[in-house]
Amino acid sequence: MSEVRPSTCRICSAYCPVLVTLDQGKVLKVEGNPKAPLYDGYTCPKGRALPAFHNNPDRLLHSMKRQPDGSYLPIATDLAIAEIAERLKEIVAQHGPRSVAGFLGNPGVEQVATAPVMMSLLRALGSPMFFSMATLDQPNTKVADALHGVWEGGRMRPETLDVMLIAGGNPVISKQYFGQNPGMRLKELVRRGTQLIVIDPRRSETARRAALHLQPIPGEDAVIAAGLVHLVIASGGVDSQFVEQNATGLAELTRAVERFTPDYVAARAGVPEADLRKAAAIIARAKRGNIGTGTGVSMTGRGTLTTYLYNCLQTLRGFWAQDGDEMLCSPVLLPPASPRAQPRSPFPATGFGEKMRVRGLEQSVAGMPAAALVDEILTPGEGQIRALFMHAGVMRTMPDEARTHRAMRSLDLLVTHDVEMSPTAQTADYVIASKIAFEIPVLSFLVELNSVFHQGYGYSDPFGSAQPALVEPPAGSDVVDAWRVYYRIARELGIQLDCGSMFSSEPSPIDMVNEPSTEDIHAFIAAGSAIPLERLAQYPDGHVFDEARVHVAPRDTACTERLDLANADMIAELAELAAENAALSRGTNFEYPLLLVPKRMQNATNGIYRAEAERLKVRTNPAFLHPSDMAAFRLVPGAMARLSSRHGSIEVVVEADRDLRPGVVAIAHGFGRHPGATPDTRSFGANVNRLTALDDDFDRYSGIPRMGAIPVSLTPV
Ligand SMILES: Nc1nc2c(c(=O)[nH]1)N[C@H]1C(S)=C(S)[C@@H](COP(=O)(O)OP(=O)(O)OC[C@H]3O[C@@H](n4cnc5c(=O)[nH]c(N)nc54)[C@H](O)[C@@H]3O)O[C@H]1N2
Ligand SMILES: Nc1nc2c(c(=O)[nH]1)N[C@H]1C(S)=C(S)[C@@H](COP(=O)(O)OP(=O)(O)OC[C@H]3O[C@@H](n4cnc5c(=O)[nH]c(N)nc54)[C@H](O)[C@@H]3O)O[C@H]1N2
Ligand code: SF4
Ligand SMILES: [Mo]
Repeated sequence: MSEVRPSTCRICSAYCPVLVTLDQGKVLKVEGNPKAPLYDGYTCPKGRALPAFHNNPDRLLHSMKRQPDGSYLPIATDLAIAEIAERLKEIVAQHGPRSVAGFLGNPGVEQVATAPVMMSLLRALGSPMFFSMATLDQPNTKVADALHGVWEGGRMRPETLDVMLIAGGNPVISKQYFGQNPGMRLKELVRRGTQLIVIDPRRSETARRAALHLQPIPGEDAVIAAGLVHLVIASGGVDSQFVEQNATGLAELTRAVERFTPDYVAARAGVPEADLRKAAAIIARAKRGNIGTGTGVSMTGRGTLTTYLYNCLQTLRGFWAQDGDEMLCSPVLLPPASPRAQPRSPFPATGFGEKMRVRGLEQSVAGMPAAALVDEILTPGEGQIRALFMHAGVMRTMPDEARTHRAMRSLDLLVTHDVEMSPTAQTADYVIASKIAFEIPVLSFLVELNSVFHQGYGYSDPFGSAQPALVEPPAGSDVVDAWRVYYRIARELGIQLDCGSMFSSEPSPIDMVNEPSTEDIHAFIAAGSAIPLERLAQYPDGHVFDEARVHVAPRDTACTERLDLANADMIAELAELAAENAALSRGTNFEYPLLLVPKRMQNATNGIYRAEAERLKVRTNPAFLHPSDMAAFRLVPGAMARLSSRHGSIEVVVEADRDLRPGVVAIAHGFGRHPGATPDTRSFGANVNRLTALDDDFDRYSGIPRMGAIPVSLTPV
């Protein structure tokens, strides 16, 4: 007898509600849940392929231990954990707590209980070395907020906007900015009369819906942003009353952008001057607006400056939520909020936390710099990392594959947690076999948490869901939730963990005798939430809690805080930008004539397991080129070519894309085999991170290196 139960797809942070057809504990079918609010039944093909994820013939059903000859043999998970705890004790005794690090990547989206328990183990050991992918993603947004200051009332809600500008993001595919049914949400936005402006070297799925699409040379976003600020100021577009009351530095900013005249910007960024003027005019006329940046901006250099300038542009126009507006993301599982229509002055972006021993990097508001992890492992000396707990797929996703591999293999102890013997698992000493998808209970917390780090996340309305696990792991398997690894290690070592909600300073000790359930950890996470967790459990399909809607209150008459339009570092960087030789900084030449840019594909999420790869056409990650470039390089669709940067080279399958700006190569990351295996591009794709380097043009705050606008060459194979 089959049954249909509601759950949630967690392959990406869109968290689409689904209906799962089960037959005797087997997942037969996954489809959108039409009864769940906000999503209108939306799912993407990856979510609907979840049955194949569950039935993956290569699924890791037992933990693995690396043997001296480099092969792997199954090991009982609890024995592995006991051995790991023993090794860890020796390492801490010999090298001190800083020699132990944790790294949390996107698998934390599926397993929200991992982060607090991993962090509490590190805390209990006395190690500050907790890293996450956030600093290799869009750390620029958090840093720019610190430099500019933030508006306590937050941003304006999409359905109220006259203009929305998206630079370097493609929500239709990525769901960033529109997490719930992005295609439909964008259609509604445009129908309601919002002017959508998209800045992207590709006429992306999102750009196709835009009132105006600027298709620039990659890597020139800061120049364009400075040009728009200049035009809005010069055309009298400044909301003087708002700026006078809420900001400082207008005169300095005005001077600093003077050199970014429309003709200069148009020529340098390769966009028509008329379009630049049109964009500025739309923004200057709009009463309500919002500007967002994506990975096209964060990966292509000067991400912090670009986002800072867009924050300034918002302030110049007064594009921040007003007294009486409904808050953009009213908390459900986050603690209650009481936003006011007032500014909060800038706060330190760095200077308060752990210092790295490499590249002068340190902890920032965006977190510990993940780009420093590899060199913290490889650099000898006091504090060197010797043991690492890895909950990510770094062999495909960390810049500089070869160096990353060297670091992973040089550790005294590398523990990963995985669902298959991924390229990253193949570098580890112990691979802990993991539960997947519907074996794990759901808590919608992560979607809300992401909104704290990036404005493109969160629910458009106060939605929440807490759903049970639906199926048991396969009979005879020995798999665990990621958090249990950290919990059991602590128990082996006799350490008391203090989990706690990340929003409260109250200590919340975990029961170290009777092992908690994942739901118990979820309860820790949701402690102090705006809506009690028990209420969520009453709604199997998820629910919009209208009583949770919060409205922005008037400003406090005593408020004297100010947003900063002229952060000294940013003004200095603007001068540098204006003075530099654009061709030289771009780095293209006769040898490397093309610019490589990142893009995401609908049917692949980073390096995560690809169910039904053949049917969903994600066996490989093609390098897309404009047809005119295909002809110039004597390539035909489907042909193999060698793509080389100054840092390395890969073989790729080329495909034509007439929506791309000529001179640009667009390719998704997260593909390729383990570096020791024979490359097989047609079956496994190629690792873009053979073309990147950890120290290439890195951001001084977060350490994120250049992963886009990379000069490359292409030769037929
Ligand atoms: N060149 C380049 N590099 C990039 C980017 C880019 O645009 N260009 N983007 C960066 C960004 S924004 C991000 S967020 C990162 C993403 O990089 P990661 O954080 O590494 O995320 P994934 O690739 O999704 O990680 C999936 C990996 O974790 C393993 N895994 C481990 N535990 C589990 C588990 O419990 N469940 C599941 N399902 N899998 C598990 C999977 O087998 C797979 O190998 O990549 C970054 N790297
Ligand atoms: N289907 C799918 N969805 C995902 C993911 C996935 O792998 N697959 N990954 C998830 C993750 S980890 C993240 S961080 C988000 C990211 O979400 P987004 O940032 O929206 O990611 P993309 O869809 O790659 O959109 C980036 C856009 O930037 C453009 N671009 C490239 N270079 C430049 C440039 O120099 N300037 C400008 N202005 N644009 C440029 C690209 O052409 C592309 O259209 O997506 C998430 N959602
Ligand atoms: S992978 Fe697809 S179905 Fe799953 S959450 Fe993301 S967008 Fe939704
Ligand atoms: Mo990301």
